Amino acid sequence: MDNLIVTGGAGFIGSNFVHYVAEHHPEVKHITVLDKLTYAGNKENLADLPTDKVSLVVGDICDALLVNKLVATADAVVHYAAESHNDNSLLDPSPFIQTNIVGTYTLIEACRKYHVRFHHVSTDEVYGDLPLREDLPGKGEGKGEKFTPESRYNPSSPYSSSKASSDLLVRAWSRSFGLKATISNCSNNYGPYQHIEKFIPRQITNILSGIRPKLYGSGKNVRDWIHTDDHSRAVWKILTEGKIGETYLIGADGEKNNKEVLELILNLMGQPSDAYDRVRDRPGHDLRYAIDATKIREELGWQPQFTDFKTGLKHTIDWYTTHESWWKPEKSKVEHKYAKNGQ
Ligand code: NAD
Ligand code: TDX
Repeated sequence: MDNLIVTGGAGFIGSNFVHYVAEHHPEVKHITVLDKLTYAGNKENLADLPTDKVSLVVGDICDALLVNKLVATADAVVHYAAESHNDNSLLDPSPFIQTNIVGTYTLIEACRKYHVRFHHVSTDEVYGDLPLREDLPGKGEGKGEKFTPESRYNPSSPYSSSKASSDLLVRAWSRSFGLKATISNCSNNYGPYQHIEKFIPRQITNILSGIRPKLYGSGKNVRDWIHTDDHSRAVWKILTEGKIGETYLIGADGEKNNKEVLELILNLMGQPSDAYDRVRDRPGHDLRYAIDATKIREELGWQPQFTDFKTGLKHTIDWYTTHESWWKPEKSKVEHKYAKNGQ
C-alpha cells in the first residue's frame, strides 16, 4: 500500500492507529493524516513520527475540493474523523451533523469517484443501549443480550444518531454504487492521547490536579472497555482481510460499570475509594453497552491483547502522570465547561 489516508489521525484513536501502522506495517509507504485540528485534534499526537512517512494535512473532511485532491492519489481511506463526545452533542448538535454526516458523505463520494477502498470507523452506540445484566434472566449471556452486527439501529443521542446516519450512508454507497467499503463498530476505548473531556482521562487528571472525580448519576451505567491498541489491530485486520460490504463489531469483553472503573482509578492512584462527587446525570444516558465480537474473532482471527483491564488502566494512568504538559493547558477550560453544566 503506497498511500493510506487516515482522517482524524490527530485525535485519540486515529493517532494511536497511525502510530500502530507506522510501527508495525512497513508495507505502507506513506500515511496522510487529514485532520481539521478541532479542539480534539493535536499535532503533538504525531510529533514523534518520521516526517518522511507521515504527513499532516490540516483541513476539513467536508471540503470536497481538498478531499478529492487527496483521495485521487490514495490506495485506501480509514475514516476516524468525527465530533466524538456525547455531552458536547447535547449542548450543540450542529458540528456533529456537519462533520459526522456531511463529512462522511464527502469522503465516500470521493472514494466512489476514484475507486478507493474505504473503511468507516464507527461506534457500538448506534445500537442504543441494553438492559443491565442484573435485570436480565440469563445475566446477560443469552441471545440478544449483547450487540451483534444484526442488532437494530436505535441511537439515543445527537452524537450516536449522527454516527448511525454515517453508517447508513456507507452501507447504501456500498450496495448501490459498489463502494469498496467495510464498517467497524467498536466499544469504549481507553489509552494514551484520549482527550481529557472523556470519562477515564477526566478522572485521572482530576486526581492529578487535586480535583475530586465526578461520577454521573448512580454510576451503574456499564461500558465495554477496550484498549485503543487492540482497536487499531482490529481495524488493520478488517482493512486488509475483511470482506467488502461487511460490518464487524470490535470489543474485548470489558464490561464494567462507571462506579467500578472510578473506584479502580482511585485505588491505583492511592486515594480512598469514596473520594469522588456524584454530579448531574447525562440526559438520556445510555445504560449498558456490550459487544459480541464473535464474527471478527472467528472470521478474521483477531483477538485482544490487553485482556487485563487493571494493567491497561495502570499504563494509562502512568501516561497521563508523565505527560502533564500534554493535558494541563486544557484542564481548566474543560472543567469550567463541565461546571457550567452542573457536572
Ligand atoms: P477524537 O474526538 O479524539 O478525535 C477526532 C479527530 O477528528 C480530531 O483530531 C479532530 O480534529 C478531527 N476532526 C473533527 N472534525 C473534523 C473535520 N470536520 N475534518 C477533519 N478532521 C476533523 O475522537 P476519537 O475518540 O479518537 O474517535 C475517533 C473515531 O472513533 C470517531 O469516529 C468515533 O466515533 C469512533 N469511536 C470512538 C470510540 C471511543 O471510545 N472514543 C469508540 C468507538 C468508535
Ligand atoms: O465526568 C464524567 N463522569 C461520568 O460518570 C464523564 C465525562 C462521563 N461519565 C460517564 C458517562 C458514560 O456512562 O462515563 C461513561 C463514559 O463516558 P464518555 O467517556 O463520555 O464516553 P461515552 O459517552 O460512553 O462514549 C464513548 O464511547 C463510545 C466515546 O466518547 C464515543 O466517541 C464512542 O462512540
